[in-house]
Amino acid sequence: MKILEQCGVDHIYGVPGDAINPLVEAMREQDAIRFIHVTHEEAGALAASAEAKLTGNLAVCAGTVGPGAIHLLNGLYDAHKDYAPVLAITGQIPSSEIGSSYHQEVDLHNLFHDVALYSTTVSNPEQMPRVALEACNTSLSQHGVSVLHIPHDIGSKKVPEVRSFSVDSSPRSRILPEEGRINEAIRQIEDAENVAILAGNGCRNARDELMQLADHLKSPIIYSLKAKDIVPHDSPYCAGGLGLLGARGGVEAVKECDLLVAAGTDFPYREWYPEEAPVIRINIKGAAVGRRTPGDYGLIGDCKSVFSELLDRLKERTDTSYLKKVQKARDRWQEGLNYTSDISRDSEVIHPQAAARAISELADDDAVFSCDTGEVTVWAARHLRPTGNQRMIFSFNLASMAFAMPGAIGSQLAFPDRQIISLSGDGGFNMLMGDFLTAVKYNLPIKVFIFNNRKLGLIKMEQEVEGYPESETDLLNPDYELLAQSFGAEGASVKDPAELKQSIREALEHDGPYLLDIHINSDELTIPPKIKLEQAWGFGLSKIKEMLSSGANPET
Ligand SMILES: Cc1ncc(C[n+]2csc(CCOP(=O)(O)OP(=O)(O)O)c2C)c(N)n1
Ligand SMILES: [Mg+2]
Repeated sequence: MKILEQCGVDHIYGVPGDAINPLVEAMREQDAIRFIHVTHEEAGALAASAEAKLTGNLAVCAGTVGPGAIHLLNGLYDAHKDYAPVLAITGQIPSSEIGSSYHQEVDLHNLFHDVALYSTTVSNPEQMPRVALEACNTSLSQHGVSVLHIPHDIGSKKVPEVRSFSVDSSPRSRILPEEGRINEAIRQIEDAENVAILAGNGCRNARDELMQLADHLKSPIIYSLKAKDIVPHDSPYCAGGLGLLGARGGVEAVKECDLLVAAGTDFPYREWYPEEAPVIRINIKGAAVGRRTPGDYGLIGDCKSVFSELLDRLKERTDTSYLKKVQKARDRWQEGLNYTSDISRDSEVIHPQAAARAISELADDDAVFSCDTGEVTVWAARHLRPTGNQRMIFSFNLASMAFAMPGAIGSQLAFPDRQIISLSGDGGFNMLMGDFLTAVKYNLPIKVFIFNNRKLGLIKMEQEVEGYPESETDLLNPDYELLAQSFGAEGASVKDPAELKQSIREALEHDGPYLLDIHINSDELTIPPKIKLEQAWGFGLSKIKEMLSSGANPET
């Protein structure tokens, strides 16, 4: 406990039980660390992951023997894939029984092998301070998951006193590539005509330098979704995102560049990178160099240090013709977004684009948006316009459903004074809805907006693009307003576009947890910024099959 305290931990998410009862008891006897009793361990692990993603600090979750530990797994993968420092404490059967196929025995090392940077069973109380410290330091310094398994008999023993210490949890170290590598990168940038910058989450602590570099080179900045809240939406250099969730400005910047500087990003989709133009990749992780675009010129370093070097040495540019071309594509795309998200466009139904934009416009300046996976990701990625202090988190690299609401719980515990907003899919919310009780129990004033399309919308779209008729995507949803009330929270429902803004305002102004069920149009198209012929063909084929199976005549 002392170690966790000194690592800055002030709460642990979990479900108590057998082998972790001694932990819960130890926590009852002190005030520094609170036990947050969640409904489902997965929600606890997702909340811890969200918190660690937002703050870079260690977050902790716990699950007991067997099934309790297994339930943590998805949330831990979310942390692992987004480089979030999370420690999981799991119970284990009595140490004398390990290996005997005992009741609830699970081979925890094998179970967590792929997800954890560090995983060990504490077999002796003397070991506890050392392994606990190693687990915390591993997570913090290598940005990932550590797991400590504590057998029931060991957890209840007294452990040796721990001397006070301090951990270095600074999120990024200062690393610079060799002089010769920087010189060569400078030569390549000076020789290129149209230089684009692709910014990722590694630019988070280098925002000023990033914007200065764009200004210096008159370069458009394309961002990965993780970095959308880093690049100010209204900057003349902001081109937009890339990939299926991206924008035309981003696509245009990539298409027209003759050099791409990919900084602090491991953006995985090869087909969205330039076809010909070379890539300079700045990353603290050497493994990221060359795995997406094989010809990368790698600069192993942190973005802040490398940008500063580049700024000192590169000649400033004045030619803005490339930037202007990208801005034109960006502005045209934005006009389209403004149209689809205009509340007054349709008086019959609420379009999800309009809901996302209204939430964005009404949110506090430093709000945190925690977003689900599904079509709702597209609405959030396109229509939230984060201001300088707002944050957006998703299950970025795992893309798990049900992240948003537990993520909001973790965000609220990390930032008790900020407005925390969950943009939930109905399918995603349904998966872990029991944990809305956690928000009520601890009076965490999260605002949950359910994008209720009565469907697994993204899957419907996938089926259609693949040429299948829609199948098994309908959802049977509860009455969310009544559900919220039965949980002891406030809830409301909105169907009329004319009432949308006021409903969102009321939700945001409420001082406790709140659930707003937004009935959105269930038949929206999510158009990517670049469409392949097979996708359009598949969509047409699917529509024909749907009509045939419903007996309708495609000719009419
Ligand atoms: C845990 C998990 N199960 C399944 C999937 C596959 N999947 C991705 S999006 C999605 C549908 C999401 O539906 P909903 O939450 O209603 O959001 P919508 O697409 O309707 O906006 C599914 C099943 C996943 N990503 N994660
Ligand atoms: Mg849905």
